[in-house]
Amino acid sequence: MNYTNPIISGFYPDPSICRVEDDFYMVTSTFEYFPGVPIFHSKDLVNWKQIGHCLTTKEQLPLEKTGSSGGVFAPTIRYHNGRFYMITTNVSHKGNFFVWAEKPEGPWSDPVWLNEWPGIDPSLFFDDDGTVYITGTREGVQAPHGIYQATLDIVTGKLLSDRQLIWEGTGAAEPEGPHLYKIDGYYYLLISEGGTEYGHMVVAARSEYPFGPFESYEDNPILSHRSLKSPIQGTGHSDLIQFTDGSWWAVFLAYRPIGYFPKHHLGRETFLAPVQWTDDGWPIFGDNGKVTVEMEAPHLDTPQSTDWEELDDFNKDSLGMKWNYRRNPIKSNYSLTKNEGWLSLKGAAATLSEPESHTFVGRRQEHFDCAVSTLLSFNPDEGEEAGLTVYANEQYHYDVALMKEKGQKSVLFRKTVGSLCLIEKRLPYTDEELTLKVKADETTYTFSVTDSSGKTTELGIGECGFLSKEVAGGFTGVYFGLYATGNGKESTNEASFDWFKYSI
Ligand code: 6LW
Repeated sequence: MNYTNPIISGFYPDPSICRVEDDFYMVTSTFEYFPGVPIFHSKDLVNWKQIGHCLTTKEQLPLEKTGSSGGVFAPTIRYHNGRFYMITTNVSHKGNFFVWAEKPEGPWSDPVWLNEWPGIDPSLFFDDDGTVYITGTREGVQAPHGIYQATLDIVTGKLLSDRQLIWEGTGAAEPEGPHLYKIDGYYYLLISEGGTEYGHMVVAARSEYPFGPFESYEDNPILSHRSLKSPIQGTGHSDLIQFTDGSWWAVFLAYRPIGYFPKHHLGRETFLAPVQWTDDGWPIFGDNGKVTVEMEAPHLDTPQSTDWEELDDFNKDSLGMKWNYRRNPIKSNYSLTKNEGWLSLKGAAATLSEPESHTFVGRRQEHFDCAVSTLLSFNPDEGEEAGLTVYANEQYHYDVALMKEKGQKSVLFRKTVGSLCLIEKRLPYTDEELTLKVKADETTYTFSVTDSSGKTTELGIGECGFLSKEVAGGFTGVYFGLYATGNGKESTNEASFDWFKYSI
């Protein structure tokens, strides 16, 4: 049966995967978003369900004043002796650490900080003799190029050997995202090179010994779409897995740029490819290192489903797992009980354009063509604002909001593109409640508002390209967020959202 890539759409980069009998678990990176490192479960590598997050407390995930695309970089998940381990880097607070859990849905432990291990993209390998290897990138940009490794005490996090440079890579930029595997008596080292850009690739090396010397595969890369005319670009940062039928597969990141001058605004997504082995035992992803949107999975007996929950009516006592905050949330600014059945937000002093714990809760845009809407009830005081934002980062976002300024209550449509910030439309309003709506297609967001008489007014459009990685920069993707701000002072009035609809 065929499946469609990406297997997880939207901003879900740097995937890592592990297997426990016939269950598969996968994690991705989350940067400044909270909670961090979502964990997914699957039985067939194609249909994935989120079952939790690995980092749900401030102790596990300190993100104060974390810049956009700071925070949590690439994670690795592994299972050993009844425990799951998730190791990653908080580049804004104390660096590398791991957490562990007996159950994948959690609770996950407090962090074991790895103070002796610098660099990013840490990975773990549990050898048959019980030795634990930690593998990762160089420290900063001064250290010699390449992949480093040591043995680790998995209880204390202490290094049990020196940190050694084990492979320089094939000479391309940014050797990173390493994983060590033991397959058919060889230690395989798969890494990414080229950086998470259009030149991204996966390359392989192997050795009879865990610390090498590593022999580079003569026909590297084993995956790359560099200078390839394909809707899929930037393929790299992978993790290998053997399915229950013995076949091999790889999850990896890639993105889907749009337009003649291509730009990708959904962020880096999670893809899946079959892995073949050459006669002399080297892994090849897809069709000779190339992958396609439609691919075949002989073992697949359940059609690929995107069980889509369209309406979120905020009638539960907690928000669904898809909802994320930017940085550590000020808990008192969010309530699902103050106004029963509504999500109430209280504006912090910080605006959406300030790298603070602004009052924002959002979810990823997971489809090019979709529409989101929400019913907002808000009676602001002077300077208070609340609404719906299409958000890349502090410098790149489009907002439709209700606000009171100079005693006048109005609906506004604001565009922030770099240092440009323009309120393109401002409409006076008197209604208590208004429905805010954004319709998205591959290139454009269309913003509108519907009043309680049902009259809809289009407010304007925003180009998707300005929220893309190519323009806005960063490692994340677009979020649809509900927000409130006091524009420099804490709000006194709550903004209440009755429901949020995400239609595809
Ligand atoms: C990730 C690293 C990378 O840790 O980007 O470009 C970092 N490659 O592998 C963030 O995704």
